[in-house]
Amino acid sequence: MTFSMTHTMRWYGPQDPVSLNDIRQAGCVGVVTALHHIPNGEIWPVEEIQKRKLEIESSGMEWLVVESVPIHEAIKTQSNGFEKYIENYKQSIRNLSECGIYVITYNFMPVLDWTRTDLSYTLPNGSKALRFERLAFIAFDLFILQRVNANLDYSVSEIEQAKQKFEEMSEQEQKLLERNIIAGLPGSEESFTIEQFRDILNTYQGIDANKLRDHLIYFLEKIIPTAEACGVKMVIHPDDPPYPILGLPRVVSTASDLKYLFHKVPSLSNGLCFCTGSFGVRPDNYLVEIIFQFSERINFLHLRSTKRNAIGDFYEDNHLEGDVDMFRIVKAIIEVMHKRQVNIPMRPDHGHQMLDDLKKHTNPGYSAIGRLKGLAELRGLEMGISRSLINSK
Ligand code: DNO
Repeated sequence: MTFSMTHTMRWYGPQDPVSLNDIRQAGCVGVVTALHHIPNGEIWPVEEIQKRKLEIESSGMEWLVVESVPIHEAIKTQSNGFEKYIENYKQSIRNLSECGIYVITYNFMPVLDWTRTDLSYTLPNGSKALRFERLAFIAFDLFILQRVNANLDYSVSEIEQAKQKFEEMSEQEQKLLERNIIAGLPGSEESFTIEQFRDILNTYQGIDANKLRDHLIYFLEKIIPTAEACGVKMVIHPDDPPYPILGLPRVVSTASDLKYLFHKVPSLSNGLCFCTGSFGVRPDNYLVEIIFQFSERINFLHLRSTKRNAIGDFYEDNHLEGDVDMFRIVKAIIEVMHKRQVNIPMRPDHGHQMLDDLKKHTNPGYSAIGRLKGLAELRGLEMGISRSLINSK
């Protein structure tokens, strides 16, 4: 018996410029999606889940993974109404399982989901990638957001350079930088004005990493028994980028963060969405080791690569290039799938905006052709490794 990754793509629902049929033609058997129209914190009703599921099935694919059922901010800060939001979350888990959907992705990043400073970084071949430029980010923090005490987080020389960078930017570029960071990237479900953003950052006063971690464990202790009873695997997505930003704590960035979570809540329903692009930004994250260390818990895969430099910038590279050693990763995943006797759903995470898509309006990172290319390369890599492993036995 051979096992292989189940190939999927993210679909943002009926509004997505990339259709279900496009995804099917790219070679996917399933999609990963969410009920984006339901406000954070509310219960996902069975009828709504069922409706979306049928829509997907009528295109010849399955709804294999939910990405994401977002965690209401009140749960992260344990403020007003958080117990109610946890109860709602449990009900959404039950409702999803009733509809036959058993893998749920979420993250526990305060305020912001994934963060980039540049959504159209032009590569030498003319295609466009997503990028995080440290100095631009510092410029946002110090001179746009003007966060109190932000200067304590950076070196004197970084502050100097960020100031220069900011002064060289046009007003339009400054506005764009602000929007890229706080107006919400696809899937993040939240969008802020600068004033709202300042207010929400304040709700984290007094919440350090230990406290946030306690809140995450509290949440897991409440929801995981429900997930387990329903046969659902909750899979946490790592922080992106995988370190604290804007004075906010982050607690899902490294192997030791994961070890703690799984030690505190050992049920196998407490699982991981293994995202190579997020973990891969830190040179001290050894991705292949993470796969083997948490092999029992990986129930969803995001495969992409980033290329970082010494000063903390990174951009999203071709799926088989950059700092992520995709060959070793896919090989490790194949070994894990055989050991566990399961197929694990994967999606090519993000892709470059390229070819015809350069002329279209696309969701940053989620254009059709770049992801199709990533998927095609990853499928080829997987097949080559699988066949050579079988033939060498
Ligand atoms: C970005 C995505 C994230 C991810 C969430 C999971 O492209 O990987 O938005 O969906 O962090 O909750």
